[in-house]
Amino acid sequence: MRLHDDQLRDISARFQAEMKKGLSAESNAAATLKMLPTHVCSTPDGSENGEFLAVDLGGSKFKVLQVKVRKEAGRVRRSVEMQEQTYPLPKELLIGRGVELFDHVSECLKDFLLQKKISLEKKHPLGFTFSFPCQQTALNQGLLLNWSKNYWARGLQGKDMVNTLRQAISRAGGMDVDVLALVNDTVGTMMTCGFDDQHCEVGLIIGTGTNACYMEELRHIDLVEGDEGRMCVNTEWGAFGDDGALDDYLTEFDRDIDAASINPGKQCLEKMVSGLYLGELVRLVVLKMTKLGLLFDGRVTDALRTKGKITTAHVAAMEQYKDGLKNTRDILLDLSLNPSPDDCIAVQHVCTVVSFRSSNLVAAGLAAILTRIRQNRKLKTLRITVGVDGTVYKTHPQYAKRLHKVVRRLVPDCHVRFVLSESGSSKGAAMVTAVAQRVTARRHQSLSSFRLSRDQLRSVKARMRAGLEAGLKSNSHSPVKMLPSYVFRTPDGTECGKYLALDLGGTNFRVLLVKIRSGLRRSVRLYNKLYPIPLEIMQGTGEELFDHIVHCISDFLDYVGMKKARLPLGFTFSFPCLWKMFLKKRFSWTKGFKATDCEGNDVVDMLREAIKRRNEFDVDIVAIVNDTVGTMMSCAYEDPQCEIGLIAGTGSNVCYMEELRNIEKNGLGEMQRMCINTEWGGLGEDGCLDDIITEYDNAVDRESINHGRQRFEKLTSGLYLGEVVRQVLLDLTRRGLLFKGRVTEALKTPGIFETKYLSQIESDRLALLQVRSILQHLGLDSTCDDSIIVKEVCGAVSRRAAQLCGAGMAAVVDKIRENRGLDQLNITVGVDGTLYKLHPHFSTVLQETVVALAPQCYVTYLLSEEGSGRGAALITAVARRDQVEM
Ligand code: 0WK
Ligand code: 0WK
Ligand code: BGC
Ligand code: BGC
Repeated sequence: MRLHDDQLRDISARFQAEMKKGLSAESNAAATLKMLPTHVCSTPDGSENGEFLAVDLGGSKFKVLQVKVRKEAGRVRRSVEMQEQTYPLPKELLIGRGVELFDHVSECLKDFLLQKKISLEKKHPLGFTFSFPCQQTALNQGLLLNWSKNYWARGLQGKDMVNTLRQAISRAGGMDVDVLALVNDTVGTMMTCGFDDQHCEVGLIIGTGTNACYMEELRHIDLVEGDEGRMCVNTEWGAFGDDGALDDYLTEFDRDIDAASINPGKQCLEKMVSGLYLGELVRLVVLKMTKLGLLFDGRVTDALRTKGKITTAHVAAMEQYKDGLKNTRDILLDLSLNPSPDDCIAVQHVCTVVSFRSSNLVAAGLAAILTRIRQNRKLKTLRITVGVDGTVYKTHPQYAKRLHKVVRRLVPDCHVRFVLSESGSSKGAAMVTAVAQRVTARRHQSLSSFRLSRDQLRSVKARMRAGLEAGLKSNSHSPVKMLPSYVFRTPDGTECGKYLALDLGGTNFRVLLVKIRSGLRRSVRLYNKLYPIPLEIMQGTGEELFDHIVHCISDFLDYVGMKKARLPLGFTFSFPCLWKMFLKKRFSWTKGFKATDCEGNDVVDMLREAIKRRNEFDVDIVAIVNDTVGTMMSCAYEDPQCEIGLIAGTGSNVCYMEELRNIEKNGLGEMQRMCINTEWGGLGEDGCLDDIITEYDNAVDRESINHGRQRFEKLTSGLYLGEVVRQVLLDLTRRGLLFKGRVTEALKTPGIFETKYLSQIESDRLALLQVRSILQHLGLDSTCDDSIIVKEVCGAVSRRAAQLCGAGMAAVVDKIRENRGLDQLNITVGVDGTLYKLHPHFSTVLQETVVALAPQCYVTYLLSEEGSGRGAALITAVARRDQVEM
């Protein structure tokens, strides 16, 4: 057990090699030193401030604390006030069911609040010191890798300890606690000491267990993105030697300890060093010597044979400078031994050997860490402070002195100051929580404007309703245009024939051939082809656009071999069109379209002229329909109850069957209902949404090709959500809360953050690593925290969009219900659009919002499988038949 300096240097070198292994992504899995990223990127910088709760679990004492960090007026230094309570931790809880352990923790937390008369109503930020190895991707998350020391609670390995505590707190109820940070006790200790000493960049625990952390260069931590600055790494050095690296130093006593432990083969160094084992090591050595007749005349007692009978506290007592020998005698007598003075000296010596080896091994590990820091920083000499805590270091008489001495001998080029953490790791945990809180607060501040309350949503519903009502009035200037579609009923199955359909305005332009069969074996068969619409065509001249459309039709008619057939055509034209019956239509552009010299013109004329210009084929243009109407008709073919069409895609819009009596601008008395294309995207153009529109939305509107228009659409549809997210990320980055404050060209590039990325980033299946690879793909270097923030921003923006669409839909269904004087309305909505179809949460949030805001309406949502092309063909079939009959 005696280790001289060469051996310690050898151990230190092995230790350094293992640190490298743990830091590299390739070899981390095999490394015994897990080098866990802690997401603590700086020691206290003086800005920490506030009141925090702290829970300290994993050391010899389980504590609940309140930490108040205050900057008193006129005083340079901040003051820290703490009150704490130690709570018992029954042994059976340490090896019982994990949830029971955490229920005990949350019950104690509640008791602490009551005892200390801390308000139960107020929201309390909490820092959780959890002294076990956790894989963290952020401050407020940590998967338990394995238990150690005398803990072995079931059902928690691999689980997120922050969530586990949050769930236990909500089970306990009656308190509002926000777990903002999880820190290892070494990290808490470093931060506690760092509060007073800026040079403190190493945290060391020599207590029940043992471990160390230190500030490593970010560029060396493969498991974390980013290469500038530093991050605290929790080495989890207790596991050093688990791969046999210390076998040549292990004694038979160490092997016995390991074999009898609850985690054999694990925590090799810890079992040679820490308080849970030192006493036992001494007992095993003394037992062996007694059996060999070297002590107590070879008389072994049951007590001496009993595990745990000599504790580390005993070892510390026996090594006391003044009373050591007397203590030794008393302790041996307690073990029913009859020690001679020599026996006492010998046993005391055993204690010294065992504890000396412990401090030497710690010195070797520490020397490895200090050397690495000095080399990282290319310094000849390193001045650094080590923050220390733990009963062995604190209570064992000579332990600290020996350790300091050996460290200084092993690393003479490091000027090391050891600072004892007087107030435990929770002060440090509070510092980390303060940083987490500040980051969260600043972030939430930006995102709070996206969080809409139930009342706000109710008010949006009312404003949409008012817009619908106003739009139905003749000569109305309502931004909700309420355009008559001249579709008076949904399909009845008698439709039949072959139709050509065009579908323009969504993500893709499609040309379709639709064959409708009526009667018993009624069916609709589609043949279609997608054609891209290049941006320069979308925003070129009207003539170029319609020539491009006709070029695609020509290509398609070749493809289906029907160039000669003068097919009736239905045109899904997904833009606001004011029309007189089915054909005469003036329109305006929305979304990404801005072709010139055609807004206000007649779509049919423009298409006819382009066909004439090409002079290759002819069609009979019968109907122009909006994609919402096409979608409603297409779904109504399956479900006659479908009387609403919703598009949540590139754009956003709804149509529904309105009572003709309510439509002032129709002039067609005898029909009962007509489908109205609401063009709800325009809501807010009159400023009626300004109280919920954020600065980010205004930025998107300013940069859009139709500034001031389609305000509701710009809050809810796919073309814009990505841009809203980009604006928020830009702002957070400019405020230093993201991407290390680096505003890259990528981030400044409009349209870079396509909405499809929102859907990908928000899908629960995606691990943060993949979020980062999406950001990487966009040329945005990110850290874990960054990815979490990006995911949060995406969530806030898409959730608001879905809620607003839900509020709009609630207005529509409630209007239909009241139109029909019903207490209860059962109705189906035909839906299409990539946002609704592909976003992981959009449809659910929309539906939940409708249920909450229109409880008397039972709404079924039917996804339109075939797109609106089928709907357009059905409308064409109806229109054609009505023309014939007219
Ligand atoms: C006191 C710290 C606690 C840490 C403990 C370690 O507040 O977080 O776990 O020291 O020492 P032990 O109590 O295990 O001897
Ligand atoms: C598919 C429909 C089309 C509509 C589109 C909307 O066939 O008429 O415009 O959905 O969704 P988007 O492609 O804009 O996401
Ligand atoms: C744990 C560490 C902890 C150390 C000191 C070890 O058993 O694995 O996470 O820092 O004990 O408490
Ligand atoms: C258009 C609507 C269309 C919607 C969905 C909006 O920009 O104004 O006519 O229904 O997008 O495509």
